Amino acid sequence: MSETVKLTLDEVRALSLEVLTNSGFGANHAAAIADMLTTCQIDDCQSHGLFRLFMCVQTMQAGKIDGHAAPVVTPSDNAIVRVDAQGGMSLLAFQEALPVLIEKTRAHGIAAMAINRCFHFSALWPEVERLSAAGLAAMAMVPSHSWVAPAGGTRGSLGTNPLAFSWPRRGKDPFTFDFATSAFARGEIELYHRAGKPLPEGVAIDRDGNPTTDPQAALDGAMLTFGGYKGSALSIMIELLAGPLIDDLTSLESMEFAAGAGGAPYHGEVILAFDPEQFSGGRVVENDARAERLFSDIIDQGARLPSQRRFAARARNTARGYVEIAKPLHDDLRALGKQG
Ligand code: NDP
Ligand code: PYC
Repeated sequence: MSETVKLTLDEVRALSLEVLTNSGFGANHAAAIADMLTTCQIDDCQSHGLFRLFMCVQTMQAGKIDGHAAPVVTPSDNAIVRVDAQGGMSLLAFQEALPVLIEKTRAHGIAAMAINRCFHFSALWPEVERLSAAGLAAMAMVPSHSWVAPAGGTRGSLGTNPLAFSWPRRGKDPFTFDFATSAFARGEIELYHRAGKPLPEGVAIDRDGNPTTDPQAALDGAMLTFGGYKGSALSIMIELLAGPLIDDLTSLESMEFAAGAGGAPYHGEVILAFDPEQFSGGRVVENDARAERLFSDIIDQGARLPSQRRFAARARNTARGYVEIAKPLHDDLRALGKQG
């Protein structure tokens, strides 16, 4: 980052709330979104921190989201928690259904939350880490818009489709990963575009299907999956599990729904939770020790666990009480906050 601005956590939250309420989000949604952005910014997740305020405002300006939607959790006797976001942003729906998911996971050993009819802009790790903080292992996945070409293809069919996983560890930060199944998240390409930097090779193709490192050509063309056909297959799995399985839209359908309007994609989300107590037949302590042996074996050879950069940023930013963001981003967000 070139020139930066220091913001306290209260300032990050206040700036978020100002932009969100001025653009038309009701108090509950604005608070849930501001919490998510602050959580991401503390961990130096730049692509899904304050930068995502632009996407939130564009979503409101596109006119399809309900900024005051009240999510509805449907009661059930089985291990599925269904929550209808009623055309609002996903975060309030997740928040309201989370206690039911935890309760059902403890009762059944495994349970799933299906969020329907939500706009979705956010990182998934804060959600799976709410579950690992409750002693459960968890996975989350969502489609997005069809910006990503399948392996061997030339045009967008798939979303950037993130997959997140978190595993609870006693007295330690959890083992968590969270990544787009595209080589780069869309937000990352947008940040390269803002910074005027070329992309690495292998991230995108232009409108004519030729490899490109130009962020604008990538945004106009198609993104590529990570790991070739392997990432492509994972991405298709996410389309299916968080789309047709739960009676919600694929990334292709989300793109059609938007009909050219900007902002966050509109679709569903799936979160799966596992109770180690029930799965390991009461042998959690012994099995946790075996998991720890694996983590040590990875770290001992100089490799790092995913999320270590994030946890280090969290510790540093929490101790010093501020985060740093690029000055041009701060200038643009303050201007956005002033718009009615
Ligand atoms: P990154 O490529 O930045 O990171 C992916 C994961 O890999 C992180 O857990 C990261 O940990 C870890 N990692 C990175 N480098 C290493 C390494 N050398 N060794 C071990 N682990 C490593 O993620 P993306 O850019 O793909 O995604 C960023 C965010 O965008 C995610 O939070 C995702 O949920 C979000 N997103 C949301 C979408 C939506 O539709 N809502 C769509 C697409 C993405 P660390 O953070 O510590 O570096
Ligand atoms: O970064 O790919 C992305 C993304 C899509 C929706 C929200 N973030």
